[in-house]
Amino acid sequence: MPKTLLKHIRKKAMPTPFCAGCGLGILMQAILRAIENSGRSMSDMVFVSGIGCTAWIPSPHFNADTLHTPHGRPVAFATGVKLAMPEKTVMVISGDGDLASIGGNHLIHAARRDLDITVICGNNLLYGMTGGQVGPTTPIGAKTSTTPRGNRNRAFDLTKLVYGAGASYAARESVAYPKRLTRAIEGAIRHTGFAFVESLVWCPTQYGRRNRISDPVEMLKQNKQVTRFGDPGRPGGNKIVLGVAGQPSKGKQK
Ligand SMILES: Cc1ncc(C[n+]2csc(CCOP(=O)(O)OP(=O)(O)O)c2C)c(N)n1
Ligand code: SF4
Ligand SMILES: [Mg+2]
Repeated sequence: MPKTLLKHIRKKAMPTPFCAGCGLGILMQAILRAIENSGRSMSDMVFVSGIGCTAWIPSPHFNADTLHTPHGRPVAFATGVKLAMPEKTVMVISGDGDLASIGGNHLIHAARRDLDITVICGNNLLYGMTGGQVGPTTPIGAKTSTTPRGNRNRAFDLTKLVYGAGASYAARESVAYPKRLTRAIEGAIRHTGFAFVESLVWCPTQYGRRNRISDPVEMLKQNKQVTRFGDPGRPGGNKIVLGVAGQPSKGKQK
């Protein structure tokens, strides 16, 4: 973590609980940089997270007002915070299981209402913290602790799901591209309306080792096999589609 960002971190909370090689440290840094780039201070922000590895990013680490809420409920808490304190920039940081599985209804309905909050989803393709169980973002064929012979179900395209539900800003980036990820998060913070950023994050401990992806470097290489939303002539195929799926047409920049 660069010294300029360390002032935002509670010293007592370090080192982070993340496994060696986990991508969540990069996401944490991208969020802090994006907040600085958007001209916000930590006292302008309220962070809300659920339960899971990703949810540990703001609480206990950020030197700011943070709410660590029950699994699946951060968007509901964030809705209350925003209604009570509309002057605050309210940011949810949570995992794919938290936001798209148990919390899926809160997510789509907040998007439908185009509520003015920012939601950052660390998508590591499964339930990381609880032992690597299958989730609604797990790719077909992927091995998890509950699908040892391979997942038989399709995964949500989370960014498209949230955009389809009515969010006026929805983007997917990866920790493999920290600068692009930071810009997408900055855009979400500046956006007025529901802003969703799905950040692909590799989980070497639960996903990598079960799927014979030898190490975090190999996971990084796979995350770089990308194409972009709206990139003509480059269909996704097996590649990961990154970029802003929904342009901020309804909402305004602030
Ligand atoms: C109501 C409730 N159900 C289940 C759990 C157990 N639980 C905690 S975190 C988690 C899944 C975490 O997965 P995700 O949100 O993707 O976060 P990750 O650890 O992968 O970042 C589950 C099932 C819980 N704490 N509370
Ligand atoms: S279990 Fe996975 S997501 Fe959680 S800290 Fe370890 S590597 Fe990261
Ligand atoms: Mg997860």
